[in-house]
Amino acid sequence: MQGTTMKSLSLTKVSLFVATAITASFIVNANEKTEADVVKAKDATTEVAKKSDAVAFSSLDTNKDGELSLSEVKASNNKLLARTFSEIDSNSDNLLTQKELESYVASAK
Ligand SMILES: [Ca+2]
Ligand SMILES: [Ca+2]
Repeated sequence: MQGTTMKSLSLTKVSLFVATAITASFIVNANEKTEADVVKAKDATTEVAKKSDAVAFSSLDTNKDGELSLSEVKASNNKLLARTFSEIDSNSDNLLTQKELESYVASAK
């Protein structure tokens, strides 16, 4: 159970990065519902996050070089991602790869 919770928490973080708007709508909905519905909403958010992850990454990657530069992140208006950019950029090359994003999310517990 603990593991499941942690997994869904870190996946929620993925969704914060890549699907802020979608996640926000689920959280708003969740607040108006019962606890069982909240769990369902979280599962749905996780599903959306999984599906939107690759899509969102490539949609932020405007020059399609497979990495996100700070200007690409800023252009996306994803403030959370912009703020955590240097934390996610583990090799400090000022570019975020999908792998860096994934390992940041995996380590953020
Ligand atoms: Ca790029
Ligand atoms: Ca990097």
